[in-house]
Amino acid sequence: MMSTIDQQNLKAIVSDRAALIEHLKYADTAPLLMVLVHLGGDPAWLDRIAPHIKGPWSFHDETPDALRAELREAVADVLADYAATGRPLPTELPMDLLPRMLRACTGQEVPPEYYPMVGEEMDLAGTDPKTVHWRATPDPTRLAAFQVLVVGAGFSGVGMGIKLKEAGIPFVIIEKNEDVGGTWYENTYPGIGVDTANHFYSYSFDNNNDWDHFFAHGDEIEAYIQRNAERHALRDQIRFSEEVLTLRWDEPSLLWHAEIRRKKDDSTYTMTANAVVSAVGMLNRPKVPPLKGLESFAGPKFHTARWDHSVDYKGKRVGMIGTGASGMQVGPAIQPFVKNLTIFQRSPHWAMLNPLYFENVSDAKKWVLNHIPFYTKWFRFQLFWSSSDTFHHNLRVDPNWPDQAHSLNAANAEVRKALEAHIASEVGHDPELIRKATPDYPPYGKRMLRDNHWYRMLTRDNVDLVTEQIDHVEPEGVVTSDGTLHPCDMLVLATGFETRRMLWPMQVEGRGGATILERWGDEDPRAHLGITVPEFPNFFLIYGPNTNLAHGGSAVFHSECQVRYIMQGLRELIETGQAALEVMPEPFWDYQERVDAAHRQLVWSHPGVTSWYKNGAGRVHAASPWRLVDYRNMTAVFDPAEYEFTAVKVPA
Ligand code: N01
Repeated sequence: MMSTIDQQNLKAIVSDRAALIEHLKYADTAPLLMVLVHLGGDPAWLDRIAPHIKGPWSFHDETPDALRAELREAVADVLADYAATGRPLPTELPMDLLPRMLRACTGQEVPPEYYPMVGEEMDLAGTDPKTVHWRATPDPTRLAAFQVLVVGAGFSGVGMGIKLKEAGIPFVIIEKNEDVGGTWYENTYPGIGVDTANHFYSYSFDNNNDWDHFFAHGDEIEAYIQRNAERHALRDQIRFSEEVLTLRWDEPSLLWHAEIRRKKDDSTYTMTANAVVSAVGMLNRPKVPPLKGLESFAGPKFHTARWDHSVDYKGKRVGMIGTGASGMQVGPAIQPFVKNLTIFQRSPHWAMLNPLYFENVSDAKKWVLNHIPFYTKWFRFQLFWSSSDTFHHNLRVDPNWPDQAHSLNAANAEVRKALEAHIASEVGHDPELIRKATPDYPPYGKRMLRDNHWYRMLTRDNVDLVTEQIDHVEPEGVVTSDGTLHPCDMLVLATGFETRRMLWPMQVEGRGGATILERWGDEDPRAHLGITVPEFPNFFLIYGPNTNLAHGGSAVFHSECQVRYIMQGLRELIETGQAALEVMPEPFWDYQERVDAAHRQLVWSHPGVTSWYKNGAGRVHAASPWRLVDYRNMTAVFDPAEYEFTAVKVPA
């Protein structure tokens, strides 16, 4: 039922029709069309407008102005009708019209297998369908005595805390930083931002209509996570500036024992927990390259994730090592201000242009997102679809494809052609630069980046792209293998993170006494669904092995899948009164085989690619091989049959 506030809101919106029509000029056609058909129920509008929507992004919209004007009038009519009659707004998706609506909204076919996921993501009723509800009222004594330890208060840890709190499960979050935000707290380098459209890169239960950018800057995302921590009153349960050093499963008590260091005085204390959720992420521990002589460098040097803002880069000769997502954002942000930027590139990345990358969200657009019923939901769906599974088929190897070194299949080759054309259009006058900036390997082999004027920046007079490999570092600069000294006043290490040693430096000791890094062999992390590990009872990972989304999607989406799964596991324990659950070896290994088999067909295993998705043996340990819909379906229901349960020990 529509609430009184909604009804008042609607009445206010329609009370000034001219103003409403004016505001609607700033609405995108596809989501506005969805609002109209959903609320008005007239499918004829789909036939009229669908042919003009050529794809899922707003810039694919070719609807003529006159038709858009008609659409606005029709939306105003429908809203006025709801306001006048007081009819409740329908909070169900119209299933009979849905296939046609989704096709019109995205300009693409949305197969029925996506409908449950679409319904969940859109959550028209605002009931958060991913919430795990108790099946039976839990024993209050058992519930009160249960304790979950969450490690990390980034996007995932805060999301986990919100769901634990809603369920009434006691928990503590240990956070090594002074505030929440995780990677968005730590990474403050110039140019920091997200390259997933952030109306989608956000919690599904908290659509933010007030993002200032379509691709938000770092501080905006940090503020969003902090707002969620406050809105859900999590701060009291977060212990800031404390770091989990060790976690040890104690078999006699069936509890985790955590040794925790207080950063303020280096003292340590121990706490116990029934279950532990690691929300430390994969991209948290900076990787400092073992370059000969690095320590001898005379000027300031720091990793992108530890940007030293006391160092003024203006007018300096800056050396930057690394051209991944971080380096690609730093370069164009500092280039106009530095004397010289020398970029040391080991291998180039592919980068795609998105016209919305540089755009602000206007106040008028924010008004539409905030006021037109369900517009924000359809807008989010459109972004969700545009950056989700649509590319996955491009990443599968066609065994009959002749040019395996450079592309995988016909569609992948088309993408390559478009990316090459883009590079040429940006640096066209310089064939040598094109050669240096163009990867040999197929598109998507490494993370696909957004071109934030990177290529244009490479053409600037004060930029050198050095592809000769680094030999060593001297006090005055970096020496490449051809013997050239590249003088630098400061060095930026855009060299990525310790993704192979997941969870490092935390020591996690499981049931058999072995640590998780011993089990994983230092660079081969594995977990069932990326979440649970045999011999590590009641231990859950968010953003664990093989869960990094490399084809598209949003890390928050995956994190919410994992939180739902973990909440179901905890529910199983608490409701049944069992003390521990542990994934059995058979489903664990079966899953590993499925992951590896899937990866053998996909771009991330390509022999011509080195990336942080792959370990030294060539096994892809970080990237997920699955489409979003596959992973959502695998994790939507926790299957107790895959787990061994241990009963609570009754004292003799
Ligand atoms: O790290 P990276 P990152 N000598 O590992 C090079 C997320 N993220 O921090 O490619 C010389 O991708 C290395 O070379 P190569 C996102 O998921 C997102 O940039 O291995 N060079 C590479 O160029 C991303 O994928 C956003 O040949 C060395 C670079 O350093 C992930 O974080 C923004 C070297 C490392 O690139 C990691 O990105 C930022 C050595 N010894 C990050 N060692 C957005 O959403 C490494 N390199 C926008």
